[in-house]
Amino acid sequence: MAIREILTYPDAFLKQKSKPVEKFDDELASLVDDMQQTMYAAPGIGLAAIQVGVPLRLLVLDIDYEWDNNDPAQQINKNLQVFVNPVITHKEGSMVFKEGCLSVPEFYEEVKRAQKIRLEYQDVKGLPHTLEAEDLLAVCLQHEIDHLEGRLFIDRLSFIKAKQAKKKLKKNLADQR
Ligand code: QAP
Ligand code: CO
Repeated sequence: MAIREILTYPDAFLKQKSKPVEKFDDELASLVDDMQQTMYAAPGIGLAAIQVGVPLRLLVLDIDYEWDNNDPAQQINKNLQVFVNPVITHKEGSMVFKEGCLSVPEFYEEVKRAQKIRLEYQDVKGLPHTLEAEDLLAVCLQHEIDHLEGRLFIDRLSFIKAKQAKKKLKKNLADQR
């Protein structure tokens, strides 16, 4: 079990398209284990494999855990969901949500996405499932599935907002040095 390094914008690796998972073996199980540990430690609510440098169609999320106020690194009532090779088969409605991303630190902006989706995916053992998701779960899945296509949420902003975002992010980076 290990916490992996999260790649951040403008790392070009994040722009590549991830490949389908074909082997449901121990290596996959241990990648999933590292990903969930990395996500909870961040802390975040969703993480795609490409964000830890592995270009596979795989993501983990947990949208409703609680924090232990005495220890922010400790989560209670965890409800981890693992999605392998997810495909959105239906989208409905629309909603706006202020999103963030572990690969785009300290930047949050409103993004419009479908409010309800239907999804086909496999679990970590390779068994097929379908899921209907709405609101935050639907938003989070669409955000993470975008990562599998090499797309970040800042790529979905209006031209002017995307420009402001990239300027701010580059300034944050420069300030770190
Ligand atoms: C994706 O994002 C998401 O900037 C998951 O400094 C987010 O977990 C989907 C995070 C919102 C839908 C709505 C971001 C942590 C976590 C930061 C995350 C930061 C620390 C982002
Ligand atoms: Co993200």
